[in-house]
Amino acid sequence: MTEETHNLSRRSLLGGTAKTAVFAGVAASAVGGLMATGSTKAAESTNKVEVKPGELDEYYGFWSSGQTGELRILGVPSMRELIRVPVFNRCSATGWGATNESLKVLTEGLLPETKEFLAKRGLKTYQNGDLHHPHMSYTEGTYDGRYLFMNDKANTRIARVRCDVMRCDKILEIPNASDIHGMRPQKYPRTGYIFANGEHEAPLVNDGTILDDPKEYVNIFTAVDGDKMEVAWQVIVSGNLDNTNTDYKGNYAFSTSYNSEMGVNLAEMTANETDHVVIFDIKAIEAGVAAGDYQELNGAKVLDGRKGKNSKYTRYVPIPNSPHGVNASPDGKYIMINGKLSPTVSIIDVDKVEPLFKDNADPRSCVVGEPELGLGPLHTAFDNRGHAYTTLFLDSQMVKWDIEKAIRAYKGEKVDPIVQKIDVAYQPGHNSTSMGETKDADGKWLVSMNKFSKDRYLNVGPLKPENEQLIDISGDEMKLVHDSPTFAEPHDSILVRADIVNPLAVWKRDDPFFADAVAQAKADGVDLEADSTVIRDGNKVRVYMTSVAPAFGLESFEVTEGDEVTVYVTNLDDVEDLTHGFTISNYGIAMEVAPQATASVTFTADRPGVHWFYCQWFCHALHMEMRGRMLVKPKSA
Ligand code: K7E
Ligand code: CUA
Repeated sequence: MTEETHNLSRRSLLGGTAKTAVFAGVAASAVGGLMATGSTKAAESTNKVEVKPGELDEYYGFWSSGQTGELRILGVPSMRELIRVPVFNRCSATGWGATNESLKVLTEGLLPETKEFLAKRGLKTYQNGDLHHPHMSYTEGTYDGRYLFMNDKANTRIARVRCDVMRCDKILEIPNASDIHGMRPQKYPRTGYIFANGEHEAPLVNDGTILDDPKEYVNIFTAVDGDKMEVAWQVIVSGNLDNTNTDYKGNYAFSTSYNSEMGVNLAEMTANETDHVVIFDIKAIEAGVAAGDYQELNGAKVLDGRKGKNSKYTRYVPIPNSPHGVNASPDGKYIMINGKLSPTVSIIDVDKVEPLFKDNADPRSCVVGEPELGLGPLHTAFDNRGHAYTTLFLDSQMVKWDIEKAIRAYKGEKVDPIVQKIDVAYQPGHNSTSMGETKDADGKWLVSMNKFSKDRYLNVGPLKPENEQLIDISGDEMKLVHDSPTFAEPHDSILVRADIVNPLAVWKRDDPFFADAVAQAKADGVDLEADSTVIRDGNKVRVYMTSVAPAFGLESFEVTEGDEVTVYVTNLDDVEDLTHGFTISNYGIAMEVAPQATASVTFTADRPGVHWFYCQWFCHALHMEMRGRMLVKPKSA
């Protein structure tokens, strides 16, 4: 296909219909399939696709789960789901949200007014979350295997997962902002900051004083200190914020705004042909904080980066209608802004950003390319050979394109940057390539995370799984090699080389995760690794027991109706994979205790009678016998 016909067909498709197509949702169908690469001899794939039984994967895939609220770990290229790490959700298996250890993580970072609000509803923490963006910590532009960070759009939080034990250790509710969506760690020199976009507009002090007065609404960009998990600073912006990303030098962050209009309904939000990307000058903001150029609000230092104020901290680059994803090329040169309602991706040259701040250069002067790729570009991923891969939501396609050619075409040269398009099934959102969000992008695998599976699997009723497709990109042509269904609703993922991630096989006894339990035992004169005993402290009862397959350290314990009971279980097995559980029947209590861990749960013994506690993790031939009785004596008796 020549460049002219290609552009023509795109234009005629777009001629005023882009918006119609978007509003018609997924009715817009895929156009075109595989496009000729032009070359006669294509380099063949070098990837080994099949992972045989017993073989290990080359990559860890860290997957979001959207409204399920957990983090998922997959093996790539097998696409086998390895485990689920509960984060913002409640988990029946592990007791996340019920154990004291998890409740500490889930509650300590909440704002005081949130705690009060939840307490009125009889809750200690939120029960749901909407986790979109999992990203690993960086050192000098590549993954360092320390932490994973992720956002909660539903309840305005950021969480951190420790990669040594794959457990969430911090959750921070972000003050002042509303509904954290885009989130990325600082890539250089290290993480460092976690940048987080508040997506939805709200009054800066959102206490009911201002209600239906949208001109008083603002949006907030937040930098969290990823080591301390505290807010470092915030910037008020004009327009809303969607996705964000950072450069590879630690200088700038870039956030898209699809609602520069600050509209509150669909017509208002999509009124303008042009929205923008906000560029944040990190060093200028740090200098502003040091100079005291901020207001303090809910404990956060809030700077003003709004548009009309000629802020030192921000620049607003006009971008065609409603941009969405922001992606940094692994060579550190470019930031791709994905057009969504515009069929284009805008290429920002990172080296051309400084003049925007220093010389007040025309904001558009940093845009060095704007290829028309197809309908509904949402996110872009990269290989290590100068190619970008963009998801086309409306076209239901993945488009592979040549970055340098797109830049040359923008300068007027007659070159077509599009290398190949393949159909995906169906309507892709995010995509990700192996190591593609780091300077070590290796150009082997591409995952297309599709929002609809439709006919690809056995019909399971009106609610269907999403569909994720694995594409081999090691050769000259993209090759679709695998489909896999996933439950609601992975947005984003990262593919991390397996040698970077080295979790422990069993817990270390001095792990901070259960340090409170260790301290309480010490205060009670109990040796967690040897003793099984009951300590009475008024109406507080602390039950300590060991667990060694197939027995708990206590065959029974007795409490009185109304007692506040805390049960501490320490798993003394140090055999890899020998996890025990602790469930009390008809008390709604269950928790997991992995090898060498201590877990604890607190409840009121307000149901008299005999209640068996049992191990719910099949651990031994005598697992069924791994149980004991909790005897709850009626108060009057
Ligand atoms: Cu495109 Cu929340 Cu990253 Cu979904 S966002 S697709
Ligand atoms: Cu211990 Cu089953």
